Amino acid sequence: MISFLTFLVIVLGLITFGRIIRIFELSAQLRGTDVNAVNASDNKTHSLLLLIMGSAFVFMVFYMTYIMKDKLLPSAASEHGVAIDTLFKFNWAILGTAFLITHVLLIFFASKYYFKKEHKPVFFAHSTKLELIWTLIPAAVLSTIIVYGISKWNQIVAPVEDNVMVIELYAKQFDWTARYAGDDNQLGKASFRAVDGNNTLGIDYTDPQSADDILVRNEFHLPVGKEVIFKFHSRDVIHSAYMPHFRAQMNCVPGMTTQFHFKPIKTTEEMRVETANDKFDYILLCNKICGASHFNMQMNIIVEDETSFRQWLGSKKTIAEDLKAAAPAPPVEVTTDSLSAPADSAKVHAVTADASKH
Ligand SMILES: [Cu+2]
Repeated sequence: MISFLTFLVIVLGLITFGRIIRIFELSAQLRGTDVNAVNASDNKTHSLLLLIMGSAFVFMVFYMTYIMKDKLLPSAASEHGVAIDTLFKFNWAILGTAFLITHVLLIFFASKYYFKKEHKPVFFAHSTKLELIWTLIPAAVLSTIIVYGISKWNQIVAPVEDNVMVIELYAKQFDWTARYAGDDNQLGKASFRAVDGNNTLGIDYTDPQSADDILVRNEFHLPVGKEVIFKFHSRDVIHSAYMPHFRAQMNCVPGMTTQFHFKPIKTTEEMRVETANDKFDYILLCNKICGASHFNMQMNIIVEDETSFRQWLGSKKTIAEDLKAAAPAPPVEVTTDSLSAPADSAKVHAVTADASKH
């Protein structure tokens, strides 16, 4: 009922507005004036309106940015993230200044020099001084941004030492699997040809380096203050591993390995205190629209101290342990008698089929 009444009020309001305009037109006709003619007083009114609306616009841009700042990501939780945030703020400072200067001038000039019949515009075809100013200043500013940005990027992606912990992030429609490289810190070989219902990452179980690898889903942990290198893979389409709080994002491309490394500097607990949100969790998201359930492709990340991390990782089974647990019971001695019995032979088949999965 309320929405119907609101709708009615809006419709009646529009009709009334239309009628009022019509009255103006008719009264102008009676007075013998042309409603479409623009006179000096109209121009003056518009110059004033432009000044008011333009100033309100510039003010609102800064005011809304200020009151909405809480909607931005919390402060960076990785070492390089701090550098990225500084770069980001540096860019915004330049953009904000350029925006303020150009818009104040634009609005002020458009308002002050509104059309007056007696005004004569000044015409000049060229000014070297002006050309130099608007070429050199933007060139210098843009060069600074680019050189600063590239030098930061080179620092961020600089090669890491050999002993840095390796974690694979494996993307497929529509979930993530993290694989820790285990004690040898080497990921075992994998190939999409080996992918099947039980081996979703296509890991080569005959590779000795696979044995101590650890697979985790839904949530993975990282030790605070330790550099971690991620190797990204995708099984099907391009996904993008996005860890916003660590200011990290990298595409996961089928058929190739991409990588990114960073050092978390704040534990989940510290971040919960900082954001005053006891439910806060770091998150890994897919940031490429990769299909119907893309929205649901995420994994929680827990950052904790080294001891808790080791404890957590220790509680997980390695691939070798998993295979052992899943391995069938030692085969029963098969006699000629048992082979001839149809029920038993079915059992033998089942055991063989199970073993062939690994
Ligand atoms: Cu995806």
